[in-house]
Amino acid sequence: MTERAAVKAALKTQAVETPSWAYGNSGTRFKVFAQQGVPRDPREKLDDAAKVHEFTGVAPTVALHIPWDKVDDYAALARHAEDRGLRLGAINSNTFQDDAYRLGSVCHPDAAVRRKAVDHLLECVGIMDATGSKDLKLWFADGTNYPGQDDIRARQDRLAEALAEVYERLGDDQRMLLEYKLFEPAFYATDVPDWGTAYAHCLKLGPKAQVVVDTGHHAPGTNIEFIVATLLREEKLGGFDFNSRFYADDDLMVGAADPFQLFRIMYEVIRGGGLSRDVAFMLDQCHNVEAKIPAIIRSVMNVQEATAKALLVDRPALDEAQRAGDVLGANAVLMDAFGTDVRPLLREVREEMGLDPDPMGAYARSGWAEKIVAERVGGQQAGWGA
Ligand code: RM4
Ligand code: MN
Repeated sequence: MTERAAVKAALKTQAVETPSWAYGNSGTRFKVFAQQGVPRDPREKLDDAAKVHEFTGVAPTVALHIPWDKVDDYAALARHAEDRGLRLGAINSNTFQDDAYRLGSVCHPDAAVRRKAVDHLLECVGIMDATGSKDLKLWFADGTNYPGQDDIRARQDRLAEALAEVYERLGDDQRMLLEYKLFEPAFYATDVPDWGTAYAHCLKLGPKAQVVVDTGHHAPGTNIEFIVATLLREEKLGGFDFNSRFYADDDLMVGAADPFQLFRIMYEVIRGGGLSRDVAFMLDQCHNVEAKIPAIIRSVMNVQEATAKALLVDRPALDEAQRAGDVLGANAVLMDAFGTDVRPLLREVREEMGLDPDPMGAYARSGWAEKIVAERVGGQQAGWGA
């Protein structure tokens, strides 16, 4: 295989998972601007996700969020997905929207609240059994707002205990993906604030527990690619929640704020063998002012572009320059790849996959946006309310 053919082959097999909640209404704490045509239920979210997959060819799975995507029959929902060429992906738990969780969920000082939270996580594993999902994705809003509010160390013990119970419940081919986030909604001490804390818990739990890196969950200036390289080296990188940010957890389209960072991350993924390993490339975004489906298509394309550039890095030349201590030469090899216009290559990839080379244009021409605006009238639009 020529190098170009190998790059194209890798791009064809990459899969990006889209989040069900990105198809629904979302906003900031100031205002949610509802959009016409937004799905009213999980099935309609899947119908929209199927369009993203139809026009990109690389978005075959959809992550669910429970209870936002609660249905009576999960096997039937999985079939609805299958009929549209999709599969259900990670099951995301939600222990941050119940009144009981004011002081935390699995880290709450009251054992009864912790029980409620763990039961919800176990319910999510049950849903995975029904949908065939492999990953349970855990993000905890737990934390404290004031020094002394609760015992930092005791909260870690409670977290460990809860995670261990859920870990035991996992099937052989199921994983637990633990996400960290520096701050928000807790402003003093978050209970899983960083990759080190998540890693320590996952290491203790065992091989089915892995860390998930949400690119919006770090302090400004954090070298995320270093974290990615380290977790891959330790075989603890379970996946990504991709999005981009200018300030905090902005949840903007991935690659919009800093395509260079996305490229650096993808380079470390490839360098660490992450493309061929079980790393889940998920999006976790909110489209507050822009049209949702095309924004998700654009995000998938941005991941592909960063991946293509990272695949084009001349590894032997980079290695040689690094060994020779050629600082500028090594940097130039990386920047050459980043500076490559990969859009023609991706157009070729899409044509070879039997797709329109221009996913954004093809979606716009498809009439789907007009169809859902006309048909999805009445009912309750999906959002974060559940
Ligand atoms: C959180 C976190 C989770 C996602 C929710 C919607 O900030 O990133 O991954 O489930 O948002
Ligand atoms: Mn996330």
